[in-house]
Amino acid sequence: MRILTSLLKNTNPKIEYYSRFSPSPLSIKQFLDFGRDNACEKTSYMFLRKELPVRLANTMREVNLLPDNLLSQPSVRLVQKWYMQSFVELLDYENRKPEDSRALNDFLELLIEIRNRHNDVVPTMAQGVIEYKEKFGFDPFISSNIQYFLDRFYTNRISFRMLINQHTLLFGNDTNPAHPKHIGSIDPTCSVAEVVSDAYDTAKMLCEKYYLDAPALKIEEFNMKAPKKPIQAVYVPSHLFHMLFELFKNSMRATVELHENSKEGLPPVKAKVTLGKEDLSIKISDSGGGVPLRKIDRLFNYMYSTAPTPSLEPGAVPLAGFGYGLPISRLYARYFQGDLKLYSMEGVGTDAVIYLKALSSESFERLPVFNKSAWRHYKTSPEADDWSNPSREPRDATPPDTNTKKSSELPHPVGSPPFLASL
Ligand code: P4A
Repeated sequence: MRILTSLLKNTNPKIEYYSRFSPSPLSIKQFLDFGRDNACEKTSYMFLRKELPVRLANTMREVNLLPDNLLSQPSVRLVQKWYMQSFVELLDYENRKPEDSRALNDFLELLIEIRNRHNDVVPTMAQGVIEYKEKFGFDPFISSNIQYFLDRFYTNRISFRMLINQHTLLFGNDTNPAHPKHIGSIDPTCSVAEVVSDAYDTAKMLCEKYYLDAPALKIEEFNMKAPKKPIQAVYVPSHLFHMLFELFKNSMRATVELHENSKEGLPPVKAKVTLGKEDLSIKISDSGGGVPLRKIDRLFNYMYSTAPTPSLEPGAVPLAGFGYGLPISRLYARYFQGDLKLYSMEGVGTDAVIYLKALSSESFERLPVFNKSAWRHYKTSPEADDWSNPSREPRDATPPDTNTKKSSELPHPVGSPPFLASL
């Protein structure tokens, strides 16, 4: 216990040491190649006993940069404690040789323990944001800090669990009986339309439970490379399912709420899966009436969409409502160099597009790195708004005093901007 409390004081030299390393991103192809030809548990152990502490330490340094008012919320403290405990436990393996088969087995069990310990990190951090909002209200500066932080923190968590899952699925004794062809959590021939249809079915069950009806699904494929072949991806099906399930819930909710009382019935939700040279894209389109552009960003905002009163009664699973679905789905897409975008036309409906890399050799993990540039994000105050606003109040038109600024902060040398000099 002494060690834990002393470690919480941000002075731990081990965290300092490991956070100086940048995480090493792996591509889906590397995960696959490693897992395929007689994967070596010792190699994986040697990699992870360094890489996992590096990824933990990078994110723990960043937690410490959060505003004190947020950092001091009990839920945030609890999450910090989990990270510290996992970090300390992993350090036990710094000096245990891979030739010691006991070390390999203990390590594998520890990874499972850590994964379980971190199961509730997302709702617990959400609780921390709720606690903050109840005490201090909504603040746009804090909100943008939280947005920046949670995007990076949850990406780190996704990557951390990806590494743990690969190791435990490849070397644990349960050899994934349901999916013998999967390499850990990766399906080398993932039929995208099948995952689309599974995610639709699951959302449909929820939707029918709440609204007693659900829109139909129409799937279409366009395979640019091989026009007649079904589109396959080398991907983590659970990640794809997570994103699609979220998008279907949103589309169904918008569709049912707009057309509930119409005689024509519910317009179908359409899915289009396409494969090009670079991108594998999946579009989910609905006629649910859409969202005005002004409100689209809010759908991805953690602080905005965190309910002030947690309506999480046991067993209650709301159909699109617990606000973290979209931002975290977008993190899954971005994690392997893809993206998730919403194109909405108010009055008509919404197109949501998931972009994935077509090539597994290009799907490298996109990982946050704790460095000076990240540090600056938390420690510099936001730029004053330099766009007009519609109010007609008199404004402070004092020009900035350029002499007191560091030259690096100036947008360009005083005098003619370079693009005017040539005119
Ligand atoms: N119209 N369109 C969408 C929503 C509305 C929509 C909506 C009212 C808003 C919030 C929400 C769920 C649906 C859609 C597809 C999407 C996202 C939003 O992928 O039709 O829950 C937070």
